[in-house]
Amino acid sequence: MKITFRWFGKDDDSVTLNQIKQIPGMTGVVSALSDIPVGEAWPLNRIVELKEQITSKGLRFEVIESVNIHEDIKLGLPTRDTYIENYQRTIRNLAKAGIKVICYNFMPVFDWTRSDLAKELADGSTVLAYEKAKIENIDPMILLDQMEKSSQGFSLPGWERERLSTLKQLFRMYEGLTEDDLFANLQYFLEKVIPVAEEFDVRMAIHPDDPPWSVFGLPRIVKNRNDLERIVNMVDSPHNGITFCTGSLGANRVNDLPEMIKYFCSRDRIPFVHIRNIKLLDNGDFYETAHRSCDGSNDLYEIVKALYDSGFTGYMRPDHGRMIWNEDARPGYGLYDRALGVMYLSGLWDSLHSAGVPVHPFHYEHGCKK
Ligand code: CS2
Ligand code: MN
Repeated sequence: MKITFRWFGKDDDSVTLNQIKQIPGMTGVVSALSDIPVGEAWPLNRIVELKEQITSKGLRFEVIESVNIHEDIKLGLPTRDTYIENYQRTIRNLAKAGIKVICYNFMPVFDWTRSDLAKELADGSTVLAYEKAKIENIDPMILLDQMEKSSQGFSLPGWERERLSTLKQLFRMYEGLTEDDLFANLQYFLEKVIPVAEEFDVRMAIHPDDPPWSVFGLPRIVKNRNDLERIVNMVDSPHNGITFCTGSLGANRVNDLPEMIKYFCSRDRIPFVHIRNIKLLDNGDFYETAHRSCDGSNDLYEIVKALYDSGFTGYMRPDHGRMIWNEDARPGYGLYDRALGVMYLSGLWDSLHSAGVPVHPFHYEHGCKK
């Protein structure tokens, strides 16, 4: 297991590379060129520039999160071919700069969805939360109309005022698009990009839908074991892989995470793992928690054990953390709680290692080589 940390870049992250470097066991950062409009090819010189910032601090840069997919590809429009060619170019350029894994998602219109970005827990920390009723009562078209008429904001990511007209248009374009259509559009994309990923030895790793069910009436196809199985079989190659995100998949109790890890690792399809915990409530709501097994509903011990037993040598990053100790950072992405998460996760890994058989090599690179 190679421990990594997500970093949004020097202008967009309150956390610095020097701080990340001080987290024990840290090997590298996961980042992206988020200023490049979705659909355009990433220029090699920009990738190399970012890489140099990172490697000059003694950290590796081998995982991208994310190269986002243009909506025309998800919608299956004729214009998709140009965007797919740009994506292929991006893969080639990333490979030239030493990137090994590209995380992406295939969620229409929005990335992750929450109803609250700062729910307060009993200890005074704040976390991202999802209240089903709040989201399910929203009719997106009515909400968009209301937003256009009033100056009142709706402060969720993806619903920014400047995006309103695009959102309306997108919702209209997705009308009638079924899950099967979306699967077919993903397959079309994978059939074009996986051969390039193979040739340049970069692993594509699809991130599950978060939460793993349909929101705002939009189709979603990366929700559970069956979906993932269907996706990895679309192009049967280790370069067509998964970003196994325990917080996203864990929001649906039917997902048996340790079993899924063992199965997809046995097929060499998990190059990248996101680990976090969430607390599921009986009514389907959930909120994010500290990483420990006892803090949430995901058994992180069993999850780490499944990775350990599978001989996992891929990249892992702690996913969202709580906001603690008065930190002022991007919701979910503060330094402190994610660093605590790293320590818990590497503690679990170390104890499995010390307990013995089978012995897998450490992939810690700072001070822990045996
Ligand atoms: C999120 C996503 O749960 C997560 O990891 O922070 O934004 C995620 O990075 C993207 O969906 C991956 O494409
Ligand atoms: Mn994730």
